[in-house]
Amino acid sequence: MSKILITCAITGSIHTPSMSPHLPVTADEIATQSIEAAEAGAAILHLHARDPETGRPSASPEHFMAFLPRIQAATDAVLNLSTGGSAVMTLDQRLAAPRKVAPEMCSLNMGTMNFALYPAAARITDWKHDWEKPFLENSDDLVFKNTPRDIATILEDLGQARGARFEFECYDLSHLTMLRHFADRGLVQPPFFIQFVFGVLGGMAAEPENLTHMVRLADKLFGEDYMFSVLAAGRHQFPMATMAAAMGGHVRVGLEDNLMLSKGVMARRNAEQVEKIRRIVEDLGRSPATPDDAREMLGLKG
Ligand code: KMH
Ligand code: ZN
Repeated sequence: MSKILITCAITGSIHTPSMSPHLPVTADEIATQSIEAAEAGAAILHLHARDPETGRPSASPEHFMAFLPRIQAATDAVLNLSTGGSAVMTLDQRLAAPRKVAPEMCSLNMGTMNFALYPAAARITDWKHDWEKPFLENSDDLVFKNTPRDIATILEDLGQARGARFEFECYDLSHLTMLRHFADRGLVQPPFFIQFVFGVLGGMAAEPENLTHMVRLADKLFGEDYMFSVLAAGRHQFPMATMAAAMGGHVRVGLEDNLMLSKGVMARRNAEQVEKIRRIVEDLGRSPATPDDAREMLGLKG
Protein backbone atom coordinates (compact mmCIF):
# COMPACT_ATOMS: atom_id res chain seq x y z
CA MET A 1 0.00 0.00 0.00
CA SER A 2 1.14 3.56 -0.65
CA LYS A 3 2.35 5.79 2.13
CA ILE A 4 -0.37 7.29 4.27
CA LEU A 5 -1.03 11.02 4.36
CA ILE A 6 -1.74 12.30 7.85
CA THR A 7 -3.45 15.69 7.84
CA CYS A 8 -3.86 17.64 11.06
CA ALA A 9 -6.61 20.29 11.19
CA ILE A 10 -5.37 22.57 13.93
CA THR A 11 -8.23 24.81 15.06
CA GLY A 12 -11.07 25.12 12.50
CA SER A 13 -14.12 27.30 13.02
CA ILE A 14 -16.55 24.99 14.78
CA HIS A 15 -15.22 24.53 18.28
CA THR A 16 -15.14 27.52 20.62
CA PRO A 17 -12.87 28.41 23.55
CA SER A 18 -15.45 27.39 26.16
CA MET A 19 -15.37 23.82 24.85
CA SER A 20 -11.69 23.25 25.54
CA PRO A 21 -8.88 25.31 27.10
CA HIS A 22 -6.52 23.54 24.69
CA LEU A 23 -8.09 24.82 21.47
CA PRO A 24 -5.38 27.02 19.90
CA VAL A 25 -6.60 30.55 19.11
CA THR A 26 -3.66 32.97 19.40
CA ALA A 27 -0.99 33.08 16.70
CA ASP A 28 1.46 31.68 19.20
CA GLU A 29 -0.77 28.75 20.08
CA ILE A 30 -1.65 27.99 16.45
CA ALA A 31 2.00 28.14 15.36
CA THR A 32 3.27 26.05 18.27
CA GLN A 33 0.60 23.36 17.95
CA SER A 34 1.09 23.24 14.15
CA ILE A 35 4.85 22.78 14.47
CA GLU A 36 4.37 20.05 17.09
CA ALA A 37 1.82 18.29 14.87
CA ALA A 38 4.23 18.34 11.93
CA GLU A 39 7.02 17.00 14.13
CA ALA A 40 4.70 14.19 15.27
CA GLY A 41 4.13 13.08 11.67
CA ALA A 42 1.47 15.25 10.02
CA ALA A 43 2.56 15.90 6.43
CA ILE A 44 -0.31 18.34 5.85
CA LEU A 45 -1.57 21.09 8.17
CA HIS A 46 -5.11 22.32 7.50
CA LEU A 47 -5.36 25.86 8.82
CA HIS A 48 -7.99 28.40 9.83
CA ALA A 49 -7.39 31.68 11.68
CA ARG A 50 -8.91 33.02 14.89
CA ASP A 51 -9.22 36.43 16.45
CA PRO A 52 -6.59 36.14 19.18
CA GLU A 53 -8.56 38.27 21.67
CA THR A 54 -11.85 36.40 21.51
CA GLY A 55 -11.04 33.09 19.81
CA ARG A 56 -13.73 33.80 17.23
CA PRO A 57 -13.16 32.30 13.75
CA SER A 58 -11.50 34.90 11.55
CA ALA A 59 -10.79 35.20 7.83
CA SER A 60 -8.43 38.15 8.23
CA PRO A 61 -5.18 37.82 6.24
CA GLU A 62 -3.50 39.65 9.12
CA HIS A 63 -4.50 36.89 11.54
CA PHE A 64 -3.24 34.22 9.12
CA MET A 65 0.04 36.07 8.57
CA ALA A 66 0.67 36.16 12.31
CA PHE A 67 1.32 32.39 12.30
CA LEU A 68 1.96 31.19 8.72
CA PRO A 69 5.57 32.45 8.38
CA ARG A 70 6.44 30.91 11.76
CA ILE A 71 5.15 27.51 10.73
CA GLN A 72 6.91 27.76 7.37
CA ALA A 73 10.20 28.66 9.03
CA ALA A 74 10.05 25.70 11.41
CA THR A 75 8.64 22.87 9.26
CA ASP A 76 8.35 21.82 5.63
CA ALA A 77 4.77 20.57 6.15
CA VAL A 78 2.28 21.23 3.37
CA LEU A 79 0.17 24.23 4.41
CA ASN A 80 -3.46 23.75 3.43
CA LEU A 81 -5.56 26.89 3.93
CA SER A 82 -9.29 26.62 4.46
CA THR A 83 -11.55 28.18 1.85
CA GLY A 84 -14.54 27.10 3.95
CA GLY A 85 -13.68 29.56 6.72
CA SER A 86 -16.84 29.65 8.73
CA ALA A 87 -20.35 29.31 7.32
CA VAL A 88 -21.20 32.80 8.60
CA MET A 89 -18.57 34.37 6.31
CA THR A 90 -19.11 35.51 2.70
CA LEU A 91 -17.14 33.80 -0.06
CA ASP A 92 -14.97 36.90 -0.53
CA GLN A 93 -14.14 36.92 3.17
CA ARG A 94 -13.33 33.20 3.06
CA LEU A 95 -10.99 33.69 0.10
CA ALA A 96 -9.18 36.84 1.28
CA ALA A 97 -6.21 35.05 2.86
CA PRO A 98 -5.83 32.22 0.29
CA ARG A 99 -5.91 34.83 -2.52
CA LYS A 100 -3.08 36.74 -0.81
CA VAL A 101 -0.97 33.79 0.27
CA ALA A 102 -1.41 31.54 -2.82
CA PRO A 103 -0.78 28.35 -0.82
CA GLU A 104 0.11 25.04 -2.46
CA MET A 105 -3.07 23.51 -1.06
CA CYS A 106 -6.59 24.63 -0.05
CA SER A 107 -9.76 22.94 1.11
CA LEU A 108 -12.75 23.06 -1.23
CA ASN A 109 -16.24 22.18 0.02
CA MET A 110 -18.20 20.47 -2.72
CA GLY A 111 -21.79 21.45 -1.99
CA THR A 112 -24.23 23.68 -0.14
CA MET A 113 -25.54 22.13 3.06
CA ASN A 114 -26.78 22.58 6.62
CA PHE A 115 -23.98 22.83 9.17
CA ALA A 116 -25.58 22.84 12.61
CA LEU A 117 -23.43 23.28 15.71
CA TYR A 118 -26.36 23.54 18.12
CA PRO A 119 -25.79 20.14 19.80
CA ALA A 120 -22.36 21.35 20.91
CA ALA A 121 -23.89 24.51 22.45
CA ALA A 122 -26.32 22.46 24.50
CA ARG A 123 -23.45 20.87 26.48
CA ILE A 124 -21.89 24.13 27.69
CA THR A 125 -22.90 25.95 30.86
CA ASP A 126 -19.94 28.22 31.49
CA TRP A 127 -19.30 30.59 28.57
CA LYS A 128 -15.95 32.35 28.22
CA HIS A 129 -16.99 34.88 25.55
CA ASP A 130 -20.29 36.57 24.63
CA TRP A 131 -20.10 35.63 20.95
CA GLU A 132 -20.01 31.86 21.46
CA LYS A 133 -23.57 30.98 22.50
CA PRO A 134 -25.37 32.91 19.69
CA PHE A 135 -22.76 31.71 17.18
CA LEU A 136 -23.46 28.08 18.01
CA GLU A 137 -27.22 28.42 18.41
CA ASN A 138 -27.68 30.43 15.20
CA SER A 139 -25.95 27.65 13.26
CA ASP A 140 -29.23 25.75 13.67
CA ASP A 141 -30.57 27.93 10.87
CA LEU A 142 -27.37 28.39 8.90
CA VAL A 143 -26.67 27.42 5.31
CA PHE A 144 -23.06 26.61 4.42
CA LYS A 145 -23.14 28.01 0.89
CA ASN A 146 -20.97 26.30 -1.69
CA THR A 147 -22.85 26.65 -4.97
CA PRO A 148 -21.42 25.46 -8.29
CA ARG A 149 -20.54 29.11 -9.02
CA ASP A 150 -18.68 29.41 -5.69
CA ILE A 151 -16.80 26.19 -6.44
CA ALA A 152 -15.90 27.42 -9.94
CA THR A 153 -14.64 30.72 -8.47
CA ILE A 154 -12.36 28.86 -6.06
CA LEU A 155 -11.06 26.53 -8.77
CA GLU A 156 -10.34 29.46 -11.09
CA ASP A 157 -8.92 31.93 -8.55
CA LEU A 158 -6.87 29.58 -6.43
CA GLY A 159 -6.33 26.57 -8.70
CA GLN A 160 -5.94 27.87 -12.21
CA ALA A 161 -4.61 31.36 -11.40
CA ARG A 162 -2.49 30.59 -8.34
CA GLY A 163 -1.52 26.93 -8.71
CA ALA A 164 -3.20 25.55 -5.58
CA ARG A 165 -4.37 21.94 -5.44
CA PHE A 166 -7.27 20.86 -3.32
CA GLU A 167 -8.54 18.79 -0.43
CA PHE A 168 -12.04 18.18 -1.87
CA GLU A 169 -14.33 18.05 1.17
CA CYS A 170 -17.19 15.66 0.36
CA TYR A 171 -19.91 15.35 3.00
CA ASP A 172 -22.27 13.34 0.85
CA LEU A 173 -22.59 11.24 -2.30
CA SER A 174 -23.77 14.24 -4.31
CA HIS A 175 -20.45 15.99 -3.64
CA LEU A 176 -18.64 13.27 -5.59
CA THR A 177 -20.94 13.94 -8.53
CA MET A 178 -20.11 17.64 -8.24
CA LEU A 179 -16.39 16.89 -8.38
CA ARG A 180 -16.92 14.68 -11.46
CA HIS A 181 -18.80 17.59 -13.06
CA PHE A 182 -15.88 19.98 -12.57
CA ALA A 183 -13.37 17.39 -13.77
CA ASP A 184 -15.48 16.96 -16.92
CA ARG A 185 -15.50 20.73 -17.41
CA GLY A 186 -11.70 20.63 -17.26
CA LEU A 187 -11.45 22.95 -14.26
CA VAL A 188 -9.54 20.43 -12.20
CA GLN A 189 -7.08 17.68 -13.05
CA PRO A 190 -6.24 14.39 -11.30
CA PRO A 191 -5.04 13.04 -9.01
CA PHE A 192 -7.99 14.14 -6.84
CA PHE A 193 -7.46 14.16 -3.07
CA ILE A 194 -10.95 13.59 -1.67
CA GLN A 195 -11.67 14.11 2.01
CA PHE A 196 -14.77 12.13 3.03
CA VAL A 197 -16.35 14.06 5.91
CA PHE A 198 -18.51 12.15 8.40
CA GLY A 199 -20.62 13.20 11.36
CA VAL A 200 -21.49 16.82 10.57
CA LEU A 201 -25.19 17.53 11.22
CA GLY A 202 -26.18 18.20 7.61
CA GLY A 203 -23.78 15.70 6.01
CA MET A 204 -23.54 11.92 6.03
CA ALA A 205 -23.39 10.06 9.33
CA ALA A 206 -20.25 8.31 10.60
CA GLU A 207 -21.31 4.80 9.59
CA PRO A 208 -18.97 2.19 8.11
CA GLU A 209 -21.51 1.49 5.35
CA ASN A 210 -21.31 5.12 4.28
CA LEU A 211 -17.55 4.89 3.93
CA THR A 212 -17.63 1.67 1.91
CA HIS A 213 -20.29 3.15 -0.35
CA MET A 214 -18.36 6.40 -0.85
CA VAL A 215 -15.34 4.35 -1.91
CA ARG A 216 -17.45 2.23 -4.26
CA LEU A 217 -18.92 5.30 -5.91
CA ALA A 218 -15.59 7.17 -6.09
CA ASP A 219 -14.01 4.07 -7.71
CA LYS A 220 -16.75 4.19 -10.33
CA LEU A 221 -16.48 7.95 -10.93
CA PHE A 222 -12.70 8.44 -10.73
CA GLY A 223 -11.09 5.01 -11.20
CA GLU A 224 -7.36 5.26 -10.47
CA ASP A 225 -7.46 9.06 -10.52
CA TYR A 226 -8.20 9.68 -6.87
CA MET A 227 -7.14 8.98 -3.33
CA PHE A 228 -9.40 9.32 -0.33
CA SER A 229 -8.89 10.51 3.19
CA VAL A 230 -11.35 10.38 6.09
CA LEU A 231 -12.25 12.87 8.77
CA ALA A 232 -15.03 12.24 11.25
CA ALA A 233 -16.40 14.61 13.85
CA GLY A 234 -16.15 14.05 17.58
CA ARG A 235 -15.99 10.52 18.97
CA HIS A 236 -16.11 9.02 15.50
CA GLN A 237 -12.72 10.50 14.58
CA PHE A 238 -10.41 7.58 15.43
CA PRO A 239 -12.70 4.65 14.51
CA MET A 240 -13.46 6.07 11.06
CA ALA A 241 -9.84 7.13 10.42
CA THR A 242 -8.68 3.65 11.44
CA MET A 243 -11.14 2.09 9.01
CA ALA A 244 -9.84 4.39 6.25
CA ALA A 245 -6.25 3.43 7.00
CA ALA A 246 -7.10 -0.28 6.89
CA MET A 247 -8.80 0.23 3.51
CA GLY A 248 -5.74 1.92 2.01
CA GLY A 249 -7.02 5.48 2.42
CA HIS A 250 -5.56 8.49 4.20
CA VAL A 251 -6.50 10.16 7.48
CA ARG A 252 -7.21 13.54 9.03
CA VAL A 253 -7.16 14.29 12.76
CA GLY A 254 -6.92 17.52 14.74
CA LEU A 255 -8.82 19.72 17.18
CA GLU A 256 -10.89 21.21 14.34
CA ASP A 257 -12.69 17.86 14.12
CA ASN A 258 -12.51 16.48 17.67
CA LEU A 259 -11.42 17.95 21.01
CA MET A 260 -10.83 14.60 22.71
CA LEU A 261 -7.98 12.12 22.68
CA SER A 262 -10.05 9.22 23.98
CA LYS A 263 -13.26 8.77 25.96
CA GLY A 264 -13.25 11.33 28.80
CA VAL A 265 -9.74 12.58 27.99
CA MET A 266 -9.24 15.93 26.31
CA ALA A 267 -6.48 16.35 23.78
CA ARG A 268 -4.07 18.89 25.24
CA ARG A 269 -2.28 19.41 21.93
CA ASN A 270 -3.01 18.55 18.32
CA ALA A 271 0.20 16.52 18.31
CA GLU A 272 -1.33 14.03 20.76
CA GLN A 273 -3.94 13.09 18.16
CA VAL A 274 -1.26 12.85 15.45
CA GLU A 275 0.86 10.60 17.68
CA LYS A 276 -2.15 8.38 18.36
CA ILE A 277 -3.20 7.94 14.72
CA ARG A 278 0.42 7.44 13.77
CA ARG A 279 0.70 4.55 16.24
CA ILE A 280 -2.50 3.04 14.85
CA VAL A 281 -1.53 3.28 11.19
CA GLU A 282 1.97 1.96 11.84
CA ASP A 283 0.46 -0.99 13.71
CA LEU A 284 -1.63 -1.61 10.58
CA GLY A 285 1.56 -1.73 8.52
CA ARG A 286 1.26 1.71 6.90
CA SER A 287 4.12 4.23 6.74
CA PRO A 288 3.37 7.93 7.20
CA ALA A 289 4.20 10.10 4.20
CA THR A 290 6.67 12.94 4.62
CA PRO A 291 5.74 16.41 3.35
CA ASP A 292 7.83 15.75 0.22
CA ASP A 293 6.05 12.42 -0.33
CA ALA A 294 2.79 14.37 -0.02
CA ARG A 295 3.92 16.92 -2.63
CA GLU A 296 4.75 14.14 -5.05
CA MET A 297 1.58 12.11 -4.39
CA LEU A 298 -0.71 15.13 -4.74
CA GLY A 299 1.14 16.92 -7.55
CA LEU A 300 1.69 20.08 -5.51
CA LYS A 301 3.64 23.05 -6.82
CA GLY A 302 5.93 22.94 -3.74
N1 KMH B 1 -14.66 21.54 9.45
C1 KMH B 1 -14.71 20.39 8.59
C2 KMH B 1 -15.90 19.56 8.85
C3 KMH B 1 -13.02 23.80 5.44
O1 KMH B 1 -12.20 24.26 6.22
O2 KMH B 1 -13.05 24.11 4.25
C4 KMH B 1 -14.63 20.79 7.18
C5 KMH B 1 -13.60 21.78 6.79
C6 KMH B 1 -14.08 22.88 5.93
O3 KMH B 1 -12.44 21.64 7.10
ZN1 ZN C 1 -11.43 23.40 7.98
